[in-house]
Amino acid sequence: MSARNYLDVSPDVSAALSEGRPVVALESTIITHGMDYPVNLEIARACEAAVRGAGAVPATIAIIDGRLKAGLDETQLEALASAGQGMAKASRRDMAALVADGASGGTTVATTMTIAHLAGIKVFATGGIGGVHRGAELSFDISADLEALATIPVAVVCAGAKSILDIGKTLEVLETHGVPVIGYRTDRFPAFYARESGHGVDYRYDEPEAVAEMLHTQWALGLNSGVVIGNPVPEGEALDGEEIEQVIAEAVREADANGVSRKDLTPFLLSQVVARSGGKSLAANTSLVRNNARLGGEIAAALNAIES
Ligand code: PSU
Ligand code: MN
Repeated sequence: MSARNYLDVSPDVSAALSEGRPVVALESTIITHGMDYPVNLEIARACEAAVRGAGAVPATIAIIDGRLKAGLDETQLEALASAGQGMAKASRRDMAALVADGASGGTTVATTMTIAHLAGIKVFATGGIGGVHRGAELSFDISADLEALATIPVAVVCAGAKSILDIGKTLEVLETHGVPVIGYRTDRFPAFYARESGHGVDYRYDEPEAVAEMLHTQWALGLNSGVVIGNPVPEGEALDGEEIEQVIAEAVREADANGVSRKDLTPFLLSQVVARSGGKSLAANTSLVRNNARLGGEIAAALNAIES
């Protein structure tokens, strides 16, 4: 039996894929574990609208009642958002158990890439990717997102990575696995709330068409890895780098003190950052995910124009 037998593609996503129109995948751990209800639902809808605004069809990805879903209806989106952290966080190691048990989960970047690829979707937009955690030399905490980026040919548009991670080590692991890191209209790798992380990117492109040409070439060469496209938070919405750095350092100490580890660590750090930054981070978060969804739509449209 093929993996596609476990997959449901929504009617609008299915029509777009068969008619050769652009589609952008969106993840759902950001909905279940990244933000609280009902803001998470508003942002999920806003991301879908931003993809549509760029002339592409959004495919929000999740696992629902044991089925892999590419494209959710309004009822499914509402159910995910309102369940929040009561829903499983579905990383790749959770996929088989959730499917076998008929259970549901919000999909991480790694799982979303897996399901997007199965559905034939090449471009995916999110907020930030997971990576190598601070102190990973002792904890070995390296996100499964990096392994997925190493092995799945899907482009991930993101605002870089939050500095809850060790961004330098994250970039080293991506390099080891041959994952190109592109800056969109920037030479610097962005750090989610801040427009730059202190690290450079491998290549810079200033137009969606140029990114699409690079992606097309990557995969035409048989280099079957993902590609990271770093799109900095819009200028007016960026937070002060030092201020957010302090907040993150406190959150990391709090996690250490409470012995939080494994799959609980990232959601714990994310909620600590929101709590400690007095919600200031929410406006930046909203703005950057929509910005990524729109760029994802533009890149998907440009890639379609090359490949059709
Ligand atoms: N980083 C963020 N926001 C997020 C996540 C990461 O800034 O919402 C989520 C994504 O779904 C990502 C996951 O794939 O956390 C990584 O979790 P872990 O570090 O446990 O692999
Ligand atoms: Mn981890």
